[in-house]
Amino acid sequence: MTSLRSLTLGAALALTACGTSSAPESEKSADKAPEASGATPEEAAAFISEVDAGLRKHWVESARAAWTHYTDITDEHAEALTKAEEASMAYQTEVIKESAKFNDVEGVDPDVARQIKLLQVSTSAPAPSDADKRQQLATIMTKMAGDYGKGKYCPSGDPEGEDCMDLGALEAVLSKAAEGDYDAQLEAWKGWRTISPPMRADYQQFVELTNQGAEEIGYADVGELWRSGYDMDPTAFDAEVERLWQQVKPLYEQLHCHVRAELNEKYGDDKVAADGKIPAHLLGNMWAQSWENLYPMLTPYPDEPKLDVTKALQEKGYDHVKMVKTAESFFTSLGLDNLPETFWERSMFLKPEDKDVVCHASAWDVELNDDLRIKMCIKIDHEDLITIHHELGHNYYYHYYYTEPVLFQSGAHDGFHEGVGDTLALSITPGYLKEIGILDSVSETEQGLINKQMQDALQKVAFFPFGRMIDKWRWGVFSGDITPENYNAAWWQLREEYQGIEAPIERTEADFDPGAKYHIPANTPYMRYFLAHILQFQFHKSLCQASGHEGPLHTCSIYGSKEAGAKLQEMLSMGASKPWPDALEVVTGTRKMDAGPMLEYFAPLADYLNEQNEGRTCGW
Ligand code: X8Z
Ligand code: ZN
Repeated sequence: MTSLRSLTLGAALALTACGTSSAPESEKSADKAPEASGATPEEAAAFISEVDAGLRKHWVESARAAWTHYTDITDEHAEALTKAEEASMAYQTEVIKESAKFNDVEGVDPDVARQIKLLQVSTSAPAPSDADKRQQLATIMTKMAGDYGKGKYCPSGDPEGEDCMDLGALEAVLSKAAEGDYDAQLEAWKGWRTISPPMRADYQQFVELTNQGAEEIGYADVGELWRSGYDMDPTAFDAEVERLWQQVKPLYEQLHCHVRAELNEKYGDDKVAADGKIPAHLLGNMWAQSWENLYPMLTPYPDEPKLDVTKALQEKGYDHVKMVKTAESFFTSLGLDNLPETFWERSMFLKPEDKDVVCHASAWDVELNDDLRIKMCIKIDHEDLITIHHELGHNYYYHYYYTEPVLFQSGAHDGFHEGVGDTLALSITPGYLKEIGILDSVSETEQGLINKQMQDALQKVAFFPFGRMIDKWRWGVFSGDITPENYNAAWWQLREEYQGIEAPIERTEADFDPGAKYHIPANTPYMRYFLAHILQFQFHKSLCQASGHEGPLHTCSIYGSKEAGAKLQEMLSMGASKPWPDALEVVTGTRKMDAGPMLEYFAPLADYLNEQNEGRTCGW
């Protein structure tokens, strides 16, 4: 989760994180103010100060209930969470509506004016003011998130059967993709998608109810509300995302082309066509959003020393605490503070044996007072080492802005929040891993670097079209362009168009494959991750410059650089208090998002891919 606000539950906001939502200079939002409301700047300031206190109270109560429920899913906890959410949503809808009367008041203090704008985009699930409908909405949202968390595939059909597998067990099957067991992967892929058809009706109702809520606060639909959180007109934001996607698309197509050719060779024409879409279950990940697990079969130069961080972590006896301590040490090496003692006491690092929990990783500040926590089911592997850095990035943002007004306690925009930990993780170079004793030997050769680039690209470059399509789907659903009769077909159309992958078996409208991805039932907006994947390379490049790095970007690690840390800290402390271009400028000196640094980082791999793809027909 992220800020609750965007995270899961509707109204609550800023306390958990898989992201936060943010700030608009947008002209949109609740600007249905009556002409000349007669309100004064003093009234605006008094209003926002009351709202600050009101939101804190509601968000903390929601976050406490959410933490309790998602670390122990029970009917009783669900009920408590639904109640807290209902109250929070009621309050939020009311104050958002009320805030409209200050939209056109002249002479309002700029910080107050900004908080009013932020308030108007502060929910990702706006509730209708009708009490029954609001209750229905809160109930559905808790239910969908809990259903996902409890989801299991039971081949025998008996939900209590010995054979039941949770997401972790099914992902473990897919993570062995490089071994090439087509049928085992298909079974795991299909199996997880049995959890989501029951969510379909709930999701449809969720869309209707939140759209009503969005209209009440002045938006055409929920998608427009989400797109209004970026300090620009929502239509301009749409164009901005498309511009960035066009920048990264050619590199993705090269990667796709090479991966498809290798899979074609491994599985044969009848399973993976040489010129078609790739079956979605063969990419080593439940959603085909990251392909890193294929690295063992795609290693460009297999004779170089192995880049097997998972094996090294396991052989060196890393446990969950040591993994988290390692990530914390990266942040402190930059001169940032230690995590508070309470972090270690209150976090959930492991999946409990005897309880249902939401394992999807998240970072929290439950009490909004530096009460930092993460909630994860940590595995000892490379993927989770990176995810821990990701989560601590959220925590460090919380840490450096928790003294701000609550509406400023967000990322500059939500992509910033998602990009902080990832930025540090880009500095987990082979050299760094050797320095801290995880790897014993690393290759410093050109060939070794290409190996590392391939591993990175399978994570990062493969992600872009996925990050692009998820909310393309949701925006279509919220606007009505995608209707319930078309939910699944439209999903696969976008998967095919953007990712060049396809369902391995027939899908119909009896399926609800979007529901098998956490962020749909949890209602976490997803464009943030696409943006974060762009921004993290911009941050990385600028922090590398600050650290005095010389040489190509892909060889840089900012580990230990106090200069880089100081810049980062300055940006974190700003929270959402200023429009995001200001925050971007603090670190990078530019005010525009740009995929240039990402392309610069991957330049050596792009050459390698172009060579490999010579004579192949790319595209799908
Ligand atoms: O959801 C997350 C984080 C929590 S905010 C673990 N991520 C996205 C995902 O898993 O789909 C990080 C990368 C993309
Ligand atoms: Zn996150």
